[in-house]
Amino acid sequence: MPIVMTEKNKRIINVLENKKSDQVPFWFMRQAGRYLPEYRELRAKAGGFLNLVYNPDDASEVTLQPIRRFGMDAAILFSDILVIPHALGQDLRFETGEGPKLNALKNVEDIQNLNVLKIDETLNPIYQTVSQTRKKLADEGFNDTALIGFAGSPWTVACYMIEGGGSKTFEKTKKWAYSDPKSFETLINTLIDATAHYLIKQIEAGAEAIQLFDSWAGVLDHYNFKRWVVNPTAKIVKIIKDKHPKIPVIGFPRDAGEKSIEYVNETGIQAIGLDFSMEPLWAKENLQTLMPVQGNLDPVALLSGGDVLKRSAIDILETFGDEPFIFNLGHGVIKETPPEHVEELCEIIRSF
Ligand code: 1CP
Repeated sequence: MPIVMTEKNKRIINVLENKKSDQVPFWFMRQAGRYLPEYRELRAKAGGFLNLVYNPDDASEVTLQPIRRFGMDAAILFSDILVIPHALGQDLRFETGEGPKLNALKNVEDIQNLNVLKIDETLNPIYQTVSQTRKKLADEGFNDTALIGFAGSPWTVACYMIEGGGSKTFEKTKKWAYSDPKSFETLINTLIDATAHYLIKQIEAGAEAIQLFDSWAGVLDHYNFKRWVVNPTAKIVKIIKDKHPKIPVIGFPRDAGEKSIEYVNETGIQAIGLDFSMEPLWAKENLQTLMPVQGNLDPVALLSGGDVLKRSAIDILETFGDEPFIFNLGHGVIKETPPEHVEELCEIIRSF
């Protein structure tokens, strides 16, 4: 069957199946976005970030922009982790120059008002983006490029829902989780249901792998990491796998440090994304022996370019390159990054 032939060519999928690759495959978190002039142009025309996200023509276009320029081995759906709170009924705004703003959840009643049953009314355009992107990738000859779908993990999404936006420490959320875990758990359970449903719909629309972003996994102590990061992630992975056993899931528990070992062993994921604070040799010995790893160039090395970029990238390639490995950044591309530096990095990886 032609589809099987195509899958074989997708290096990232091979690596996620724990196979070695002739070349190290790569993609970059936030590879679509504000560092690209073609993105800024489309965003201005669309009149805002959410307009882009909920317009399948525009969102599939943005998803493809970095692929056309740089030819990464994977495209990642252009969307945001905060569409889940939005679809559950929470007010969400993105103001230019500021981060996201939500009307913060304050009590149990606010949690009970979230409605899982209606999320597809908001999320349907995103499923269309996934299927349109698959079609455009094929039409434009990117037959070896995999399409990654994604969502935020319940803990990280809950952080934004309770703080009402970004934060450095997420103390309000932690205080709620630590002092009233029963009611906090009702929010996490709602997010588990919504997220698993959302990801299954992305898979059914054509996503070939999934990444779960747990950007704020690192703010929790050990007990709460297990309860609010590991356990909910395991539940989501199980619900996905029951329906789609072959779809690989990449977990990204940012700043989890040595707790990553427990995360790898207990969540059922197929690969782990490493943030840039993770020491490569430690990760090679303690994590890459268990499953494929992805990462972990400091985005500031990419922003800087030149020798720093070269040295840092080669160091990572030499450490991880002999075993199943996907090159990525340790966090998202910074918006001031010159696109030429991204081109340079692609060359470094390809010629390794
Ligand atoms: O144009 C703009 O002004 C919006 C900037 C922007 C973009 C391009 C936001 C707002 N989100 C996105 C896209 C996005 N977000 C993607 C698209 C695919 C790609 O990687 O190319 C993805 C995967 C995300 C995921 C996301 N959103 C995360 C997890 C990863 C991470 O960065 O840690 C988080 C925490 C968010 C929330 C969010 N959305 C946008 C911003 C600026 C933020 C961070 C807010 C904060 O905490 O300060």
